Amino acid sequence: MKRNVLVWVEAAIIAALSMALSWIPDFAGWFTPSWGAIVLVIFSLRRGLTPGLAAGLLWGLLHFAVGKVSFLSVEQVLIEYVIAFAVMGLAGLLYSPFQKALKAEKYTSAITLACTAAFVGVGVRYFFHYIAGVIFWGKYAPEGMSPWLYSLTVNGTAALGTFIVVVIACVALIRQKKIWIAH
Ligand code: 218
Repeated sequence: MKRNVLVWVEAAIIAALSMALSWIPDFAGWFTPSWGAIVLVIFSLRRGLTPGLAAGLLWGLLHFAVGKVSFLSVEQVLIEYVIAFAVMGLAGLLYSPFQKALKAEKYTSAITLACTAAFVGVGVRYFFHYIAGVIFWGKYAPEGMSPWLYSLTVNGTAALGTFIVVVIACVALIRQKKIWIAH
């Protein structure tokens, strides 16, 4: 397969796999970690920024195809299912130093860079959910709780849980070079 085509086929498979992982039982409502972020961050470090952004965007759009969109308004849906999912690909900003570290078998540096990538991708995504939470979901806050604190509690917990599962997966898989280095 032409290299370019291969990258896009991989992006589509990654988006589908990330989507599939959202059927892992949701044990804590909006607090539940986003398992698909594991696959998306790894892919962004394997293929770089543009493929990462594209796979994230596609994952977001797949929510419409499978009917897993929580709709409050058009603006909310654009922020939470188009922008928030696409920006997870920003993890790919760390692609070059990560690839260099891994190819040199500098595993400590590679893990540090992967954690930074996870922090960027997951952090920027949940920043958008946080903003959407304040503007659109504030009305669901418990009596007497401000929308700011409500959104920070919900999205901060989900972001932290997601970051932790991505980091655990990266550490567990770091020596599996075939996952990280494309040919
Ligand atoms: C306070 C609050 N509650 C719910 C949402 C909606 N939200 C949160 C996280 C992730 C996603 C995308 C689908 O998994 C959504 C829609 C929010 N932003 N804030």
